[in-house]
Amino acid sequence: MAKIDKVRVIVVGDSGVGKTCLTHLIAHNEALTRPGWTVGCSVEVKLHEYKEGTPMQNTFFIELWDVGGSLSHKNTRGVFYYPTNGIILVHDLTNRKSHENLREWLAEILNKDGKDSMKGGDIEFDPENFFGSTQIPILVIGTKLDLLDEKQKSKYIQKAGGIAEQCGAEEICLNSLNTRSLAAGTTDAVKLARFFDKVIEKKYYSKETGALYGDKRKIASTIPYNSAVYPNTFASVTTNPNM
Ligand SMILES: Nc1nc2c(ncn2[C@@H]2O[C@H](COP(=O)(O)OP(=O)(O)O)[C@@H](O)[C@H]2O)c(=O)[nH]1
Ligand SMILES: [Mg+2]
Repeated sequence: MAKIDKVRVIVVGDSGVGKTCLTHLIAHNEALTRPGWTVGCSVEVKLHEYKEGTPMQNTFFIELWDVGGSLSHKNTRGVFYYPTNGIILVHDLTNRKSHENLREWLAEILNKDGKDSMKGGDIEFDPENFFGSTQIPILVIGTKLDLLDEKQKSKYIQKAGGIAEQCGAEEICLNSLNTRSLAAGTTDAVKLARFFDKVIEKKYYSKETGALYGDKRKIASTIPYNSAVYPNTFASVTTNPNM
């Protein structure tokens, strides 16, 4: 059997925002009604079809590293961050603080990844330096959408300037306890698949030619990257003048 290459996606956010439920939903397509307390870190694995339905289709493992969010683990969880191929930032839509804290989570990961994007321990948030130097694909997920009323939902959606916008990332708002939230064909499932494609592309494919690095399977290496099919494969970094 051909070897299946893998990427590591780090899932972070405050304790209780729903990371364990979310990773379970992504990996198994089913809701986890009673998540246990995550001690240290737990890893779920998902098979993903890269660029499904195109001639470049290829199978990869996505490792979802659900990192325990409690403060007592702060000094030890850096070991989980290397290598980081992609980051899912999770916040609870009913808890604004959990959204604000995503910057700190991101800073923690990027720092531990060996990139010197923070100075003197302060969280100096210059999006261009911060994201431009690392270029790790990021996805922002807001959970517990079911607990918001219509007014709160539209208020959240209209509010600009969140962390997703600052790092040019896609954002998904969902109810992780509902199996249909990421059902095939939905907008959110497409966003998620596109994010995984981006993570894989960054690690395994040449930006110029679309060829697979270290290709043992001789798949895709002769097919040029088609930006018309996947126009959003490389997220651009946007800067926010209001920061
Ligand atoms: N209503 C609702 N509850 C959720 C959702 N996601 C997670 N929860 C609940 O939030 C609590 C914390 O979830 P958990 O996945 O353990 O959070 P973690 O600490 O980030 O891993 C649990 O009681 C979940 O049932 C959601 O989308 N909607
Ligand atoms: Mg957990």
